Amino acid sequence: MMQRTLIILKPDTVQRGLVGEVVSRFERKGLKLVANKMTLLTGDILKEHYAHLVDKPFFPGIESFMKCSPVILQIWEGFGAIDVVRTMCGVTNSREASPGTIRGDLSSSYGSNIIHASDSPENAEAEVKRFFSDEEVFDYKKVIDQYSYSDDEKTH
Ligand code: FUP
Repeated sequence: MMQRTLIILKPDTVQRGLVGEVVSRFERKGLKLVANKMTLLTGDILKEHYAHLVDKPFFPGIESFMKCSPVILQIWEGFGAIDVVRTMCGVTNSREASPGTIRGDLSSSYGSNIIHASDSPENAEAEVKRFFSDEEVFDYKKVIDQYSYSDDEKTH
């Protein structure tokens, strides 16, 4: 199924100059960039985004880290894109993430772990709406699209 997934390139990625490295991986995988912007996250939006972690003792650390520098927000589109991107990211703790994954290759930290990516269709939908207006998300064709998937996949 064609899906859209929301990613946040976290402050460590912007500060360490790794934005291009991560974006390049998604481009080479055949995913399509359909929305892109830089922003400074606020406490309010972080409490909403990390609602499942607000009561944890480490939440203040996450909040101050996520606010310490601008971040890049993007939406990537592709066949099964939500799981494809999560698999490419590796597990949350970068020290345990497999080599070859974004976190496994680029970070040795739990909290400063390069990227956030939506983990389910429900969360992807909510996160796309949280960070982007309809006008900021683009529906467009690329000539290469016909080579990115087999014919039977395109009908799903
Ligand atoms: P993920 O879905 O991979 O982003 O992971 P979570 O939503 O569980 O966690 C969000 C962020 O909180 C992680 F990116 C890192 C941070 N975190 C910690 O620093 N310590 C923890 O024990 C759990 C999460």
